[in-house]
Amino acid sequence: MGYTLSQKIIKNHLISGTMAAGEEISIRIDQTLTQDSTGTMAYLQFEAMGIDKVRTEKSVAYIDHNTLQAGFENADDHKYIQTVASKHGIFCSKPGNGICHQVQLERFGIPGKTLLGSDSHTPTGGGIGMLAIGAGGLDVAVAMGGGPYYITMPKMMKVELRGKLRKWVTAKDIILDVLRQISVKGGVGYILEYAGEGVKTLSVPERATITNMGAEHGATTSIFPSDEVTLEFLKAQGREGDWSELKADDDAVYDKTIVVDLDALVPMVAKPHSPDAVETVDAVGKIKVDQVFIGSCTNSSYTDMMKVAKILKGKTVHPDVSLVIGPGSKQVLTMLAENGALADMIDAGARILESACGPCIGMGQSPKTDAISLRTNNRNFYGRSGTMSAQVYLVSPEVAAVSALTGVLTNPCDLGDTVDISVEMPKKFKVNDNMVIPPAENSADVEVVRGPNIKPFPINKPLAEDVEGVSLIKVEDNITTDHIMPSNAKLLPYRSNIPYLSDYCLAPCDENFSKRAKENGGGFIIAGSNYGQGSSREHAALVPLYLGIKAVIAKSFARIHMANLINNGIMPLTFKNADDYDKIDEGDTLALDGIRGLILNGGEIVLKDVTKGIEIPVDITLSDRQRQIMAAGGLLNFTKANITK
Ligand code: MIC
Ligand code: SF4
Repeated sequence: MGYTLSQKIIKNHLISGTMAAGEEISIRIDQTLTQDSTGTMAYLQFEAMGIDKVRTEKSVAYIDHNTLQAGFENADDHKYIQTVASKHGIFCSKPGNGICHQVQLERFGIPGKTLLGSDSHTPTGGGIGMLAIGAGGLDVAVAMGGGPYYITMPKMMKVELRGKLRKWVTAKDIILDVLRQISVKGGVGYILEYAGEGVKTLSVPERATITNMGAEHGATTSIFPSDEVTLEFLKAQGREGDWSELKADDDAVYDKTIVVDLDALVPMVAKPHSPDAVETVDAVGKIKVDQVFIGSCTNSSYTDMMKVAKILKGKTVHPDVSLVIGPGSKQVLTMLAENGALADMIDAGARILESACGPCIGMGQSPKTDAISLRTNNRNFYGRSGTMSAQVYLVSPEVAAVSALTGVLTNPCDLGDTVDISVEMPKKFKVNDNMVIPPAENSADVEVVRGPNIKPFPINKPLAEDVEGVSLIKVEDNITTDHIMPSNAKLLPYRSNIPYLSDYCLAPCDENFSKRAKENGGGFIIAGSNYGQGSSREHAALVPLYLGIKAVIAKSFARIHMANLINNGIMPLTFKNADDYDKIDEGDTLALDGIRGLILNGGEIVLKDVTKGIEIPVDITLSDRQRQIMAAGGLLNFTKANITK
């Protein structure tokens, strides 16, 4: 029996375990990336491990999320990251150089290698055949220290691409169709491998749009083969030496197959507030638009931007629309500036942003009250734009640009052949890595600068024999990490300050949650299915830890968040019978007797609802290693005791 593409990469990197789906395996990590909003914590944790130099082939610290500098906080974080990176053998991509995933793809990603990133959209690297996985900061810190990365061996899903996209239909529509088919939970436990005749018709940036947004269906990662198209891309980046061919064996076996007929696709849109609320643009109709944002790590490549420039050239943005464009990297922005496309955008009335995450994570450009905002990014979770009443629709750059001109959601196919949007992939990209600072040769020369915004992070205590507390909140299905630990221009500057952030934990669900947690000295969270979907932010576990949360009892969990809870010693318990969710109310006193022994040795776990006098069977899925981590009170305690200096 042959191997799938990702099974081959896993096999080449396997450290422990057997490659049977559902088993815990550990793999060697070749490259890591961090970004600033998860990076400060990851580097504080790395420092706490006491390792001098990273032990990866390449580690890059990007500064791309917190680039608005409305006070000293972000600039302090930037300085800390640049100095701590320099001291420990890590390259630092300075603010302005671009969004981590775009730059990693352009400059550092290598087919067949493993990449672990403290950002959920790390799978962008799958666009060039990397096994690129998003994780919490602590997992990335351990990987930087040379420690293995542990995952549950995923099942394999083949996405067969048939035919060829028609004009005005894009890679964004492919991934939106996948989300329509499998939902925001459908990828959990899988790697999605793209295959079929349609693959060769897609450029690397198109492939990267698809693997990037794979984060939204919850998969461990998504990947394309590395072929001639990949070679041409790497050649144009001056990196042909990094190329190797990679594909699945003909007799590879998949657990599931889905099909996307590229010829039949039409422009799509994901409606508020979920990336899987997908409909065709025509079905949603010509709704009036207030804001359009074109950018983010999903759709900010050179080719995306050139198409947008061609649509805008010689036209004017509709008077009622604010059009904002953020090219993905310095490379993209420089090329647009040199070939005149930037002038076409500015002339049409676009507001140009620096190459950074920007509006995608609510760092500026929050829309007006009740606004309709069309965005090319990957997430439209409630409140993420910074305006709670805004309605964010996810679309392709083509739909976005055309709608910015008409002022209403517009199917670009209506333009037919009146606009030429053909863009050649450059034979040579503009390569200048002058904003990537190499690490110091002599780390003793580097002083790590810590501003007053850098506060210590919470570390759990070993798990107690018995645990008791109050059910502090009961939330529904698909709660995102943007609910658990919101991010916007007011909060993101405090990513290194857990006590400050703690006041806002779960605020979009209930603004009194944090107060209640503090009054009760911690307790439990009760949740529906897919709890913690979305971002990799470890803050969604660190802040609950700070608030004294002992366990989250849910119908099911999203992968990265569940790992973050375990890493911080918070128990992710699941209801054995999903209906038992209905039996617990907010305010009930809950108890887990003898839980330490049960976690360490296994056995039936019973959650007592002391208030109601009932017993509820619950479960926890842990490997032997995770049992030890949980008992130790988290991965840091566990690693400190185990890692070799
Ligand atoms: C996101 O897109 O949600 C983020 C912001 O990039 C996060 C990371 C973070 O919260 O800092 C992610 O995707 O992991
Ligand atoms: Fe940045 Fe948005 Fe991409 Fe997250 S999804 S890395 S915030 S651009």
